[in-house]
Amino acid sequence: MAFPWGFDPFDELAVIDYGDCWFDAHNPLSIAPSIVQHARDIFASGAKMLTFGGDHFITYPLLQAHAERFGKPLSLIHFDAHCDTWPDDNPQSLNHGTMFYKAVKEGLIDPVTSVQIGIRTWNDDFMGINVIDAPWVHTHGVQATLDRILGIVGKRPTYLTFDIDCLDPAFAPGTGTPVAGGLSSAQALTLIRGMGSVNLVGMDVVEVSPPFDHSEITALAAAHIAADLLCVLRNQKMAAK
Ligand SMILES: [Mn+2]
Repeated sequence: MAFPWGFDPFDELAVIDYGDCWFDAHNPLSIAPSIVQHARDIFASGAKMLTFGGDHFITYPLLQAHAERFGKPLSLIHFDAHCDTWPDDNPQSLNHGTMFYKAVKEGLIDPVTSVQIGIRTWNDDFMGINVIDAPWVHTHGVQATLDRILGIVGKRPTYLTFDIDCLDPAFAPGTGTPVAGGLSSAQALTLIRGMGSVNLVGMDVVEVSPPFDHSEITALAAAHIAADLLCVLRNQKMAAK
């Protein structure tokens, strides 16, 4: 039984590990199209995706595939220390700091009904996306944060992306660009467990870097976040019956 849910999500959800997305590392420009096609193949089965990174760049082709499947623009719930909306007008760049600049510009996501949580790096331009920065979460608490998130996305089709560096390095040291002052795993799990009313069309957990990890602290936090997302989906499935 999963805590605090009191059920096993796998009793109701048919879940499989679909394995890795193969791509040709010697042909970098083929990577994004490979991810889009991989997602299309999974959607053809009728399944939803919970994807694990790897580099946060993967959210960009995943958003392309989800927008194709569920319609655009999608709303975005984005947990991160970084906004990843730094300008980048090079269509060939593979960059984990510019995906949401491109996603807004290309109409994949609607900034007005999207929200970033845990931000604590400076950017002059958030592309119109709502920002609940880490100090705001710490000052106002998780319930007020959750209320804002749910109010911003409403019932719209929503993609959720969780960059593990949203968590403080104390809770997630194994990542490429850690920033002090982040959320605790307790805060993050409370927020994830409160996502029941969100129309979740797709999810990912990214930027876990095992070579940088210690005692699997980061992997443990990411696994809990992913498991709780499955519990949210299980409850949504039961409510829809
Ligand atoms: Mn980040």
